[in-house]
Amino acid sequence: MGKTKERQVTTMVEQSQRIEPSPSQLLDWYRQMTLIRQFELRCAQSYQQQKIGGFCHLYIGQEAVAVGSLAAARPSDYIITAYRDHGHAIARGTDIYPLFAELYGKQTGCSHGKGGSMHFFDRERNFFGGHAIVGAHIPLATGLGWAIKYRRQESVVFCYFGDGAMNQGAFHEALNLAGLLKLPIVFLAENNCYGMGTHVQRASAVTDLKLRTGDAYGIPGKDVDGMDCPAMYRMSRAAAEYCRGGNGSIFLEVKTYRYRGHSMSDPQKYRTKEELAQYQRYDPIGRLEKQLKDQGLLDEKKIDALHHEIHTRVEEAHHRAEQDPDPELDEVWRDIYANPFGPYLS
Ligand SMILES: Cc1ncc(C[n+]2csc(CCOP(=O)(O)OP(=O)(O)O)c2C)c(N)n1
Ligand SMILES: [Mg+2]
Repeated sequence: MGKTKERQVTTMVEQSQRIEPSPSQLLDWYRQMTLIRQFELRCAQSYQQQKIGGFCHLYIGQEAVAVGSLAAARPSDYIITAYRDHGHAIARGTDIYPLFAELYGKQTGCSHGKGGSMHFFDRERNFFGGHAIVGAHIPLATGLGWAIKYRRQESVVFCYFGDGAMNQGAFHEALNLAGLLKLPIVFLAENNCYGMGTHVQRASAVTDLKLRTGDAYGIPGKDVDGMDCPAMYRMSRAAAEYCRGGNGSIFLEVKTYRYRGHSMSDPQKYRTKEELAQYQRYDPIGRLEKQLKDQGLLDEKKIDALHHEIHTRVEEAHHRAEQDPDPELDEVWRDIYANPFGPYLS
């Protein structure tokens, strides 16, 4: 990586350290992370009751990544992610009712019941999915970045993927082009230590992921604690500003951990209970809760009230989605082919 890029990254990190979230932001993030967790616990329950079918990958443990980073995104920015997408959609502001409806395959689902858990979309919020094929959405992020640059917009793409996806060819092609064309993209690698049951140390020749894109593609990398929501916000905001400033793309290696199995059917023989417990000690929700209590912004009474409110909201949305009608047979043919003359991007 050249000296100029190194200086730019140092400036970005210094800027991130000066960003101070307000008390109302911290409370909002606590609420959002709690909502994501309760939504997913409800998903797990309905899945185990065989009410929901298909693949389902839970985000439990990783909530601070989506919540902290998307707090730095503007409404005009573009978001794209892989199949572990519940947290990103909720943090982007999609209502949980069309998400539950999507899991139930209902007409009222955010993808009209055709996508399921891995294909949440919300065009209104520039949320471009939800993609099942590992690494396949990263070139789409590069395409979005190119559209932004071509149209001289101020937007940035937030592109999320896993540590496993970094070993796919699509990742390297997409980053090469993003580096070459200096596209405004924040690439966020959610390093949760595993790709299915394979530890990153058994899958990646270079395990210090933040080093993999600087010299190779001219996209500087920085690591960030993904279990710390305010830290995620600070770094993501500074990274987005770096991109908006016309400096090209940036790569964030986000250190995180998933508490549940890879998907709903995973006996998890590849890790010990002790390893899981070690990460759970740094639980992102518990950590922010402690900070808020220490600052006098939360107490047990307020926490109980908030949990009760969110629980009611989750149950109501879930119940409504479950009662909704199944799609008509004709729905099979709708939204399959894009209209080549239609507007893709606003
Ligand atoms: C091209 C392709 N190869 C294999 C799979 C099967 N597969 C699904 S998820 C996954 C692991 C990906 O791990 P990572 O990118 O770290 O994401 P995480 O599940 O940890 O969020 C694999 C191999 C797939 N969906 N697509
Ligand atoms: Mg992973």
